[in-house]
Amino acid sequence: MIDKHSPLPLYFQLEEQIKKTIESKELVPGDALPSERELSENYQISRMTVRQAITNLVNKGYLFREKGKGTFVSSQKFEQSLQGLTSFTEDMLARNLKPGSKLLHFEIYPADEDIKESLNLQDDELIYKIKRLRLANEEPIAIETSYLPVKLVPGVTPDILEKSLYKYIENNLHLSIGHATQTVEAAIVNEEDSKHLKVNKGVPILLIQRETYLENGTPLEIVKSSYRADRYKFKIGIERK
Ligand code: 16G
Repeated sequence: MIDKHSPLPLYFQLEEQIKKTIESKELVPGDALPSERELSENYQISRMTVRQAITNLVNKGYLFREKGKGTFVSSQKFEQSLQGLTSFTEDMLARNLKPGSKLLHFEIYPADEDIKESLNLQDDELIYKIKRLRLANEEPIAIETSYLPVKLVPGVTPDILEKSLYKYIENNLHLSIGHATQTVEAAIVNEEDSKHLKVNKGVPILLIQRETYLENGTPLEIVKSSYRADRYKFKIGIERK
């Protein structure tokens, strides 16, 4: 209920009410929100206040607007821990989702300067450039571009890449993946990726760059991934020592 005598702003109270109906699954992803007029009549508050609450929930990712159609409940974001060096396949299976991969680009060529330096390669060493669309229950989630040395990871085929690369590295090549460094930053999706990810042009994405090493310290891969910011959020545990 909305309490007009509460010191909490009315738009904030309405936001909380709408969030509760989403959390209790009274409204589920894809459901339409009642119209501004209905909400303003039901809660006896002005349409301007209703609009403010809805705009805030759109900005926070709980709702999305479709021109001429109305406002709808968004899918909940996947929450991904930044601790633990896991693969996309493992991340999806841990959530009981079906992992998927669509190979967009696969190439073997001599490493250029910056990649050569990051992967600690000698002159003319060959690398794979792999671009994959990653899916969860057939829904596009991320685009990953990876670079790996062919000598270290021989025999990679499109077939392997439609499944799990890490599984192949560990189970077939018997290499031990040790640690990685990773950065996360905000970016804007480019036109090509927006089509694959099925998002509008120019929306924000989370750009993740990972450098992974084997247990013995040998550089294994450089990966640049664009995750849908409307579907993904990252979580990290922190400690005050
Ligand atoms: C994750 C990794 C990526 C790795 C891939 C292997 C991030 C940002 N990236 O997506 O570095 O190559 O998993 O996945 O987490 P796969 O074993 O399912 O092919």
